[in-house]
Amino acid sequence: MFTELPAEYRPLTLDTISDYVYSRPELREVFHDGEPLDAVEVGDGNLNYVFKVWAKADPERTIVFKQALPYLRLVGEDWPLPTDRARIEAQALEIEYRLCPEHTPRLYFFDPKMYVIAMRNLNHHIIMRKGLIQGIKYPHFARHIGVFLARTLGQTSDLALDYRTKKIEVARFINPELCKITEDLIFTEPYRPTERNRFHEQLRPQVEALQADEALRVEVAKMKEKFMTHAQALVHGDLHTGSIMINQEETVVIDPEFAYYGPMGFDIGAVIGNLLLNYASHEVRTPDPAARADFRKYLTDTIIELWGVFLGEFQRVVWDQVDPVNMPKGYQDDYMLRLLHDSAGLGACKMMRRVIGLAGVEDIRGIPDPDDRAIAGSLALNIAQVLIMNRETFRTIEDLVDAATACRPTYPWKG
Ligand code: SR1
Ligand code: MG
Repeated sequence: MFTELPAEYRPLTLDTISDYVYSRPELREVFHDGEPLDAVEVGDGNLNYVFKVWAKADPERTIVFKQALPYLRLVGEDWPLPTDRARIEAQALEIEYRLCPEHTPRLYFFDPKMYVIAMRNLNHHIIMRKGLIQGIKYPHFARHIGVFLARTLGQTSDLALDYRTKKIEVARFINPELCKITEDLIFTEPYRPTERNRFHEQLRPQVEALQADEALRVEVAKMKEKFMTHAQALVHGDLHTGSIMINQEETVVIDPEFAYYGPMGFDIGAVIGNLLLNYASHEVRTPDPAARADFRKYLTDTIIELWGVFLGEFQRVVWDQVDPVNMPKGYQDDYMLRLLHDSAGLGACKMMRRVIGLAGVEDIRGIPDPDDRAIAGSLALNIAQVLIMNRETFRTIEDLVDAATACRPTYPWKG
């Protein structure tokens, strides 16, 4: 179905990884030839195997290896997937590193025979989703991600690239199979009964009402069309809080294997939507009302701040560089307002799929008690529905946040 694997391709294992490391000249600056290494397989995502390798003599000398297998890890060999996604990820990382090295892992190499990429091991960071579930605040995140979004989106768009480079880049990042996953799992399956949906049984009435809501399906169809046709910028394509490694000082965006030329709002909305999924989860994860309000205020302040930083950085790296005759202030303002609307609508779709569809998020699906889980899921669905249906009324990010924070769970049902 996809391009044949090179004859040299072998899935890496804990038994073979040391020899693989010794065979790579790019790693001589990190590991001495033949020195004893330790390794562990850590992939907890849906798609790949990931190995962390470090020198026994000095665990700070460490590298991460990510290998694309010819199928989806979550499902197995029954769901084939092109290994070319590793090439896409490596090339996207190169661009993101050039535009925003502060928030992108350094790439050591991409091996086109083994479909392996070798990167900086972020061993002093945690996956942001896990931190937010524990109620940890990251005071610099809004600024970091606002800058990352403005540079990687603005500077890969037609607003910044010359006419030829843009088209060549669109072609280089054609990523049909991974886009198809998104089209199916985010924009199609949650809105109809399918075997792959995995929502909690308690939420069935809410999910069935949502699936029966034609006005909602009209708006989702518009978002799907935007995802499939609007080649606006090189988007990360899967920028949820599981794709962000973080600590109190640093924010690093990983895993751009879903990268393609798509709508900027898909990345911005992914960040906002995932912060709101976490917001919904604290309805039950943080029972103390004062602590809950405090953490939620951190989350909504973060959304407001990241949008403000995004606007400021976008002004600096894009609008201040364009010809104001062809792109007058009124056009620029309208462009940014349309981005806000796209972010609300696309982010809402990303929220709904995490409650209804195949691939959930730990924030909500990790809540042990089924009734509590349904309360959080119900709130997430209500927020998402309000965001997508009302998006074109939003004039500011505060309007979006106000709409989200006015929502309540509708589970348990009141008859
Ligand atoms: C079947 S793959 C499910 C999801 O995992 C990835 O992280 C993407 O979000 C994809 O939709
Ligand atoms: Mg991923």
